Amino acid sequence: PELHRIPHPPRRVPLLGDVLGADRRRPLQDSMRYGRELGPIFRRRAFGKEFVFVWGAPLVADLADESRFAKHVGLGVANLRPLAGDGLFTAYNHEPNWQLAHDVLAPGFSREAMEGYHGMMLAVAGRLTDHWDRQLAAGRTVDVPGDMTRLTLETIARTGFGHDFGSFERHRLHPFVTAMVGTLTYAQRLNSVPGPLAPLLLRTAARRNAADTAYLDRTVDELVAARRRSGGGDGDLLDRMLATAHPVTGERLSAENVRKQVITFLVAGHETTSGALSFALYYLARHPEVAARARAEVDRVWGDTPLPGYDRIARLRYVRRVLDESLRLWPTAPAFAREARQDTVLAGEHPMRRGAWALVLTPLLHREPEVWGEDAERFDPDRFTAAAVRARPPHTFKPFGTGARACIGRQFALHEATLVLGLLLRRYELHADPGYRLAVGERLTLMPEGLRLRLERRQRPV
Ligand code: MNH
Repeated sequence: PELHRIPHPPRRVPLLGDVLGADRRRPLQDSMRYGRELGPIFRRRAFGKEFVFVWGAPLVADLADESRFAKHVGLGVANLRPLAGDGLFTAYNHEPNWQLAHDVLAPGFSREAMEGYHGMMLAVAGRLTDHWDRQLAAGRTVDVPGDMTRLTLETIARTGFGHDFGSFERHRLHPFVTAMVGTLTYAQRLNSVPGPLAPLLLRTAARRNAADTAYLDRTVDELVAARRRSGGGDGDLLDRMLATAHPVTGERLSAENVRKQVITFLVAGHETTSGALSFALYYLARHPEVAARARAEVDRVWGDTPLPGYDRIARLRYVRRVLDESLRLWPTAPAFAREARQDTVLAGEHPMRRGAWALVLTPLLHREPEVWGEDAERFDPDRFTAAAVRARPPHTFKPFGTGARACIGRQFALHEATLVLGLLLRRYELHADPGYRLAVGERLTLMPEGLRLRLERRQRPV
């Protein structure tokens, strides 16, 4: 955008720009602080470059216009290219593998496909409740982010790839998770140093990152090799990647691209859902009246059915609102970038050259007082009643991004998370440690750090 009209922080240090004083471990929350001070569009300087941030609702709605704007692969997403290459999430719009993989994999997220995953999702959730029952019996509290990560990693690995990481049989997180968190954290850190100096300033971290990347590649290569040896699964995502030809062109994904897609789906398919579930459990524990309402709904809709069928999940309307409201306050993939397809004027005010881009700060968009009211910081699932949703302008709730490059796994994540919250609410009362203060950790994605809950088995559980 034409920059001179866009507010920026007062202190302008040459070269370092606005980086001094920034919280490097929490860059998103740092930008949120700037945004609250500087308004709906602002810029920050770093290392001689200017970055534009946007969160005002009319500006974001304009950026969502697919005829003039598209996804921009920049900052954190671009830093993941060495790991995820031209996989679906990190592909440039012009790369042919995006459309090819999108068309080949989209049927893996259809309603029929989701119905097929449902039984496996239930089975993995059963592993979680077995684990939580054991913790409860031993008088221990539960590690929410750790266990939600175990759950969502197993779910995507089994439904998508027929693979079992054995997450619940390990005391520590699987090395796949440790390596993944390492690469996400490194990709985030790369934004806080001048590109050319990264090899020097982050030497140790870079070496660590190379080892993490090699480990992830190796894990994926072994998984793919095992599938090739076994000669095919049950038509899951991996089968689609390996064997399905494009319906029109007949083209297939190359072996190198399959590797990138498997890494992409194993990471994107669990990390953000794990955070979303963790924040939802945080809010449920902090709002007993909300938990009671949600629990009453589960009892009403599921009755005593030990294993609710596929159709029973979407009927948990209030539980789903709890999830939406958690994703409003802490959208676990908290930003997405949009670039101008041609010279244009953003919201009739800010001229942008073709290729110029801006970063949308979703957590601030989701707290915009003009849209959500003066009490926007308050947790209230009733903001997502059908009537309330209809009354809001479009493009004001964007936890899954926007347009052609929006999240392909949205229904998968919502089905899995609603199912799990339903099972947990039905089985346990959740108690937060009164001394716990929400600390939001960042590794490109968001996670409530250090959250533990004390469980109590309900009197009339199934
Ligand atoms: Mn998901 C893209 C958020 C769950 C696979 N996802 C995106 C984007 C957001 C997002 C935001 C767009 C990013 C951008 O514009 O740069 N995703 C989420 C959230 C959850 C989530 C908040 C859970 C909650 N995502 C999932 C799951 C899967 C998945 C589950 C897979 C099973 N997401 C993807 C892929 C893309 C994506 C793949 C890239 C799609 C594309 O560009 O075509």
